[in-house]
Amino acid sequence: MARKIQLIINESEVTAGTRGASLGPGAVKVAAWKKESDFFSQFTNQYSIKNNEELLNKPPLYPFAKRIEGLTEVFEQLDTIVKSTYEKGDFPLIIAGDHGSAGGTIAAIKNSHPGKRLGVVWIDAHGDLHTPYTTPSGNMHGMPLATALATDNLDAQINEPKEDVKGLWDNLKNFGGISPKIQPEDLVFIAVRDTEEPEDLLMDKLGIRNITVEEVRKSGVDHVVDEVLEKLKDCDLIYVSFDVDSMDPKIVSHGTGTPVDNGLTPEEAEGIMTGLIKSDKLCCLEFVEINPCLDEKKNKMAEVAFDLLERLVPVIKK
Ligand SMILES: [Mn+2]
Repeated sequence: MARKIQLIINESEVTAGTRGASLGPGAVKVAAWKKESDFFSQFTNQYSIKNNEELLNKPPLYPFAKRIEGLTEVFEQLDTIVKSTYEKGDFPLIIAGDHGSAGGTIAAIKNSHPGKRLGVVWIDAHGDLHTPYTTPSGNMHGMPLATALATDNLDAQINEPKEDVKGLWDNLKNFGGISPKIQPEDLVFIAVRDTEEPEDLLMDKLGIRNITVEEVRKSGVDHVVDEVLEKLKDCDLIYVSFDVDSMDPKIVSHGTGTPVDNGLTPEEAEGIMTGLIKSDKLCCLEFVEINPCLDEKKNKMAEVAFDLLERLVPVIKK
């Protein structure tokens, strides 16, 4: 079935730990321009979400859920945009700033398809499973999957968030009235290799499958794709969230908020995503966390991300 793509550029970085990810989508367009590519001309009607500068210019109000009020707005905007994309029968391709917004992407997909079972493939160096009760930093780009799973992870609680934060957090977990949005058995990690104790505890408790970089290398990309699709065989829809920090910073660059050594090669990432895109169940692909301000190789991370997009988009359209 041929897919028609709706490009969504989400410049929000309200939940990042370091600023600069809002410039990621623009850096990818710079990479396209450098190659004299007409890639972006195929998307005639781009949807956009602006970064909330006003909020970022003030210190955060809530130490255990920094700028959660801004994230709530991003959830609302994504809900409207993603819903209207599906209403047109189009496929949302998202290039976003920090990963916190992906909880909003999952919410929007689920709220658009309330009767469908949604699977999530999270290609990332991190588990992104923190909650305001367990976070050491308060940075909400480490919490998107906890909003989707609607967990507080109180078994690993280290913080005492105030009542107003609890209310805002509960709103995110229940966003749109469906909670949780996904089941733990319908979530697969790929390349996760930097987690903290509360996340490890939750991964163990929920039995979340993490396909490590070593496993990808040992068993091969095709085998990984087969395993993921087999694990998600009872899901109706599959969303793929690609955090560029899943890739190896020594091979690519450190142009991302929280780089971690020993990641995937761009070729491995491409192979995995190509295989997943070929499934009819794929309903959304998202790229996040490109940060050109942190890139020691000028704009290398965005250039690698662009090369991937350039090769993956024709597969999506098929
Ligand atoms: Mn992430």
